[in-house]
Amino acid sequence: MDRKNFIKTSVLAISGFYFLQSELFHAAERTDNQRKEYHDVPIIIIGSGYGGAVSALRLCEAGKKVVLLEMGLNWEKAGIPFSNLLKPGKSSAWLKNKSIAPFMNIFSLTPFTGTLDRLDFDHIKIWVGRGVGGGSLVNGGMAVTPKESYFKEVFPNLDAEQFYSHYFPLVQEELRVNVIDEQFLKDCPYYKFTRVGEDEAHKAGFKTIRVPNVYDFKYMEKEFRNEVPRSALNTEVIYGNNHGKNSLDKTYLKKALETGNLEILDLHHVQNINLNEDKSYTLKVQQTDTSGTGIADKVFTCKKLILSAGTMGTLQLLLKSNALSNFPVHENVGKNWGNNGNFMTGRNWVKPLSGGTGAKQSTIPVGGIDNWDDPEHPFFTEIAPLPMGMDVATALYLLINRVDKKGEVSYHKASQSLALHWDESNTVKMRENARYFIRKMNKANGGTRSHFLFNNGFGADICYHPLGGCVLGEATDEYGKLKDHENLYILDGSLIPGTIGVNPFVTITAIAEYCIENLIKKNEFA
Ligand code: FAE
Repeated sequence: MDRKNFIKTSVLAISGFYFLQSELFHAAERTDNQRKEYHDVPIIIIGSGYGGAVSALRLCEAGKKVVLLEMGLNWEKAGIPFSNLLKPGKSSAWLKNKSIAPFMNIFSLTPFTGTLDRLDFDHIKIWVGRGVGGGSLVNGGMAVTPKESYFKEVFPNLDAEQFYSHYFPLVQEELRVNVIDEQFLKDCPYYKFTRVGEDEAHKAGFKTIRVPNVYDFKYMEKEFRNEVPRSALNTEVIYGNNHGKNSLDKTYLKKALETGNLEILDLHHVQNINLNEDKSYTLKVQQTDTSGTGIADKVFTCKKLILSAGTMGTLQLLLKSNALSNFPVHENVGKNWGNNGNFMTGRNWVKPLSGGTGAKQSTIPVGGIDNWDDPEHPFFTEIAPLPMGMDVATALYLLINRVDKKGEVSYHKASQSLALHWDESNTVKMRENARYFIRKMNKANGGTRSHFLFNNGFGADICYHPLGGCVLGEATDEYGKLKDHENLYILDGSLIPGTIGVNPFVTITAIAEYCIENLIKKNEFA
């Protein structure tokens, strides 16, 4: 028997016994006309967002061979352009027949494995990125380092000094964080919404800050001068950017691929994980086409497994595998989940007599209002763009608050889906802060609470930053190894306990750098 056949037989021999009853067994029997493949690899990473990309690069640099499984599409390889906000197309939604932006979903779609997905729960909707690059494909690129005092409060056991002197500067460099030129901001008609937003905030007595971004602002200046194709100035962002944005496929993942040690398999959806007797893992994986139809069932075994499927993806895999095949999960898995205090709101009738917030808007936010140190109403808010192709005299804000009451995630076996224990009681203080903010802004500047965008002016159910559920040091050890496991590591947003006070990807990346560096040092992947 050659090695491949031996592995294949062993996989079946070890696992058959675990999951005679499982989906995998039935799928293998059922799908005679589909290809079936068996692979044995040393290290698998699930998910190509921030945590997955950092892990891939550092392991590959250390000479390790890594296979990365990503359920979304490799857009660069596919050569399909991203769509913009005004003309949603293939990239605009994950297998939906209607667009799924936070508002104005009037566009019909043919289901396609697009970049943006929305997970709907009873009291909250969570948007996530899909594709090689994960959330970096769809996000606004705001690269914000958390306040040191809050970082210390959230992670009392981490050495903050080491993070602020080493890990945060490191990820800012790797992610190519830069800042808009003040003169360009002052002159560019596409940033009227920011100038108006900052002006109004000052009149209302708030402090504003400049927000760094991974979008290349030198590129944007060229866009404005019509020297290069437009992207941020052509309403591209949450369905992907064709130019300008330094998403992970251009940074960490590109470097990792250049080592020759990384293989990325896109459109590979991990369905279930099993723990084998020898403490290795067996993954049931479905390869799909771009319509979401399964084209091959695959079984992967690996000695070392890194889960970087994003907060909701990682929780789904762990809790589902636990429910379906008794996969061991520690009691802290699912606990300490939060929406990072996300609370959307807006104002209508903003400067209606002087061109409002501008008909032309860049999609890349560069301004923020920092009210974090106010003991009664601590919040940070992004002055967000609303590029609708015409002036709607509307200001949009994504508030980030503390999360006083955390939620919990579990798995509902009957409906075979995640259950999120989160309702209006979790967002009471966030709503109070939003009300205070809008009232103060309107009093100083005029305008009304935005009934045009949200029910009653408040979008309490909009979440871009799900965090927690596999919290560092609670569900995992100090470097992300899942408790009760010897070869499974969690490296993504689920390590952060529900809140970080600012947009989270800089922190997710820095924590991943910290964990993987120490895991490699400890010879975990030897
Ligand atoms: P993430 O980037 O979500 O990557 C997880 C990957 O795993 C995805 O590619 C999934 O397709 C893949 N995956 C999941 N399940 C499976 C499975 N079963 N099999 C195979 N693959 C799987 O994880 N944050 C900021 O800091 N600044 C911003 O300006 C900002 N704007 C945002 C705007 C939008 C519209 C959205 C949705 C998010 C925004 N975020 C922003 C949040 C940020 O993108 C998010 O926190 C990170 O992407 C999370 O990183 P992770 O590594 O946890």
